[in-house]
Amino acid sequence: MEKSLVLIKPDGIKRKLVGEIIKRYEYRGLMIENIKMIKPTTNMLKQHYIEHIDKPFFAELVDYMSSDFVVAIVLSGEHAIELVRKINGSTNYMQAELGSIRGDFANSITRNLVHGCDSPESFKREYDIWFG
Ligand code: RTP
Ligand code: MG
Repeated sequence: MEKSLVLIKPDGIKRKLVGEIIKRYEYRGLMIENIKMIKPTTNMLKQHYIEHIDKPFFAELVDYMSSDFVVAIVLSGEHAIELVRKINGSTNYMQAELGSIRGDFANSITRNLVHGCDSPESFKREYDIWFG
């Protein structure tokens, strides 16, 4: 059994898509292990997005993510990490497959509704940031 860390970003909450998004993970068999709402600090986001710290979109991303509450979720299940990323869809909403969360609802690269961790190592790192 694997665990994945998901964030529903501020646009997901504002657009009242929290239920719709969580439903999609549950319908694919993933189990909610932990869930909370949190308004992230800039520091938390700098740690969370450390791999992107030198990218041109970093400042905009941190500004946006610190602007309001997010929902942080731990999901568990077989292949949870890969499955969550499939359900989320490609980062760029124009390339995201129809039927994925981003493919069905996103209309911006920055405001793309959800985050999913990309490896067991990033799960551990991100778990400490959001639930530690
Ligand atoms: P995520 O981490 O959000 O689950 O998605 P990902 O792995 O597919 O995306 P990643 O490359 O890790 O990027 C993290 C987040 O940064 C924003 N982004 N903006 N303006 C841009 O070109 C750009 N590229 C990425 C997105 O919010 C993305 O989810
Ligand atoms: Mg990523």
